[in-house]
Amino acid sequence: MNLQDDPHRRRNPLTGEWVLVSPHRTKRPWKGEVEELPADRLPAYDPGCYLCPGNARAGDARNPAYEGTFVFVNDFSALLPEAPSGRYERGELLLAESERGLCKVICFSPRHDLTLARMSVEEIAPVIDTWIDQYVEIGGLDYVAYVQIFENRGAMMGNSNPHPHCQIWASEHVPLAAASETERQHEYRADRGGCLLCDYLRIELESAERVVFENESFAVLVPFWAVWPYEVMLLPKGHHASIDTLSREERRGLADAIRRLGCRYDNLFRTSFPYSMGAHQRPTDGGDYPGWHLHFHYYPPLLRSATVRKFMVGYEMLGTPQRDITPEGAAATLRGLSEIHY
Ligand code: H2U
Ligand code: ZN
Repeated sequence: MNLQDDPHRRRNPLTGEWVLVSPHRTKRPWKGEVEELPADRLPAYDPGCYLCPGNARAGDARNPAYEGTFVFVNDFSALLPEAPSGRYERGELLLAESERGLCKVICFSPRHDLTLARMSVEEIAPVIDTWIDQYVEIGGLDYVAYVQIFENRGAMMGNSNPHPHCQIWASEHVPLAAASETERQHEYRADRGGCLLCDYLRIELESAERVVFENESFAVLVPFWAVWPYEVMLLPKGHHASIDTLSREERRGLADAIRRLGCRYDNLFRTSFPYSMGAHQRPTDGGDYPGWHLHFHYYPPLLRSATVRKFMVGYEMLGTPQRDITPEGAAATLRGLSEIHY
């Protein structure tokens, strides 16, 4: 079997799920034209934006005239600290549990027109410091088992506000994706005594086939089992279970990796590249998680141009996710792009 020619499936060791790869459908490398979208020229300050400094938000809330990052409790939180606790059960089949939690919004910058891809390492560094502060603070709450930090970028991802920001949803239970990764990493460590992602990273850095780029402390690669065409994983080279144990140099390395990846992404289709990204790390329920290795997933929907996206429909909803472009092909494309923003 040739991984670049023949249909096959690949296993995600972090979740145990499989992806179907059909490289024979893209035998002819795509050299298509990149359609130019009108540049979305945004003002540095938008009086109608609920995230810009000094502006009104829902209800009576008003943002301060903030100058760096700005954190507030989501006015439409999906999870609430004071949710009544309880359990609903009908036999073995119907089960519901109360879920307490906390939702916050973090503005990366007072500038309405910036994105992580257009911010400097010096501007991204305080965003990372804020993630760390929030992870420690929220993770320290007795009812919070998991702190999910994520950024939903672009209208295609359902985000209607371009102001650079991310969200935190913290919950009483470890959510599905993190729970699955917790279990797999724990099993791997119990079976072999090592860290799943440390071992995986060693293989990737050796072969370099799927590596997009690396710096001293972080590697950016297209995982062997990637589902989205240009899906990427960002991993610290050192073994860290969570973001708060990164050294100053490693935090800088993370800021550098985020900036460079963002630039390459934007340059791919000459558009402000949409994606959902987020950190996966150790739960904060007080357990011991020596097998956990911090990482960031980037899941971008675009397939062929600024407007042509991959749909997760049909066989993917009823069978298993599928891709045509191989992860190795996607990594080669991303490797060939400039780190200077178009
Ligand atoms: P997204 O665009 O990534 O969804 O983030 C915007 C968040 O901001 C969204 O979760 C919140 C929404 O609930 N929000 C407020 O907290 N206050 C507002 O006045 C408007 C939007
Ligand atoms: Zn704004």
